[in-house]
Amino acid sequence: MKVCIIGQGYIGLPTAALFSKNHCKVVGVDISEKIINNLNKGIVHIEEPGIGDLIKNAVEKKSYSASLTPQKADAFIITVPTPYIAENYSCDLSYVIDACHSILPYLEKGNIVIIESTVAPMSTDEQIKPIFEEAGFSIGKDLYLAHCPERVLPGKIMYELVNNNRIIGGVTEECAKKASEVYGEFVEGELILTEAKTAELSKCMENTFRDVNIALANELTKICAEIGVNALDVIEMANKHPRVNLHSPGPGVGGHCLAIDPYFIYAKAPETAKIIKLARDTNNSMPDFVCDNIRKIIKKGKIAVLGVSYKGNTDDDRESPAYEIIDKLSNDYEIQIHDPHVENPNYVNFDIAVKDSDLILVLCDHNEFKDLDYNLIKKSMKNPVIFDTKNIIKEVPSEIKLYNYGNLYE
Ligand code: SAJ
Repeated sequence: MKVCIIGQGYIGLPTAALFSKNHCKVVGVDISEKIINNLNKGIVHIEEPGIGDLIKNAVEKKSYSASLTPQKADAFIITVPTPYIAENYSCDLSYVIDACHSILPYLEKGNIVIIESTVAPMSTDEQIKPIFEEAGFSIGKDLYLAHCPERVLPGKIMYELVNNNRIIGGVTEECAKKASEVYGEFVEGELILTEAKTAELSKCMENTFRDVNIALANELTKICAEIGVNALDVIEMANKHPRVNLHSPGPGVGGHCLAIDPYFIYAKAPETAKIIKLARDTNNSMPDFVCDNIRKIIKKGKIAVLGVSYKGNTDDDRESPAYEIIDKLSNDYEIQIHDPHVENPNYVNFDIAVKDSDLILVLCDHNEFKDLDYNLIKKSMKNPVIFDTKNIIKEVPSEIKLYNYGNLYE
């Protein structure tokens, strides 16, 4: 089978790598010339365990090539971003629509088109299907169209793409069957066939479930800070119950998924989606909560920020709450940023960030931050104070004052 994948980012590239590994011929398409040139040399631009070697091998054995333009294929998979439109919280389908138009000249009867990008409910039937119908195709008869949302966790993408269950939402039953044959090339999890609109809402709801649960943990943290209880202990105790799983509080919710997808549901039913919107607002309020607490701990001075990625051990900083926190603090404090995963000429190494600082602010749970150099911290900081918003630092020497979400009332 030949597969053409539009978008060579965090989902498209790993998907391309797995089709290539499983004896398919793959062309990966992207709008960035730099990315295409590098990929054709076997150089990958995303940080994800396992992807580098697979792409290098695939390029060497010529089962994978990258291109600025699509090519004829049996299956076309679209994995481009779907941002949200801030004014009305709706799903910006423009990249998906452009990608659909870009493949039209290469489509032939019998081809399968799969949308993997997360889209708002009804998008495939109402906005994507007409593009192909207007081009003369009859969906379900001579062209097959499905929405098969990706559901993989960054950091575990190569494993989860193969082993997770996969929702296959066909525009017709025949479309779902044809799309499931495509994933049958490498997916070992269950292939669950359904309608496109059910697949769309299931995907948005999975991320909403997580967002709402994180909001609950963040709200608990605020309550605990107000009434003088250790939030982290409460979570640990409550989670001893066999049917309770309180999530972890943090500095806010980032990434391209949880911070966006719940809005796609909200935009469709704003009068009804009350919990969903409140959860978004609660998670969006966390940067202010972090800043307010810093102002209580120190009035002025230098803050060493550790981590700007949206979560640990990735270079992905999309929608990261760290940037709002940095922005809000930078008027009143001197800020130096250290992130071993994110490249930025303005960021500094750990020693420079910590030197003469009054507070270390941990905003991300990179492994590198779990066991800090406390001797350096004691010697180098002006005041050895740490505020850990991710609860990754478990014990510090007695000379260092550690704040986390368990003791903000102290
Ligand atoms: N976070 C918390 N507390 C928690 C868990 C996460 O504050 O208890 C924060 C993280 O720090 C991060 C954000 O939430 O800022 C999102 O991180 P995440 O690890 O929960 O999720 P993502 O965005 O990396 O991946 C999610 C996954 N969805 C679910 O787990 C339901 C993944 O399976 C999806 O494929 C992905 O979104 C996507 O692409 O939609």
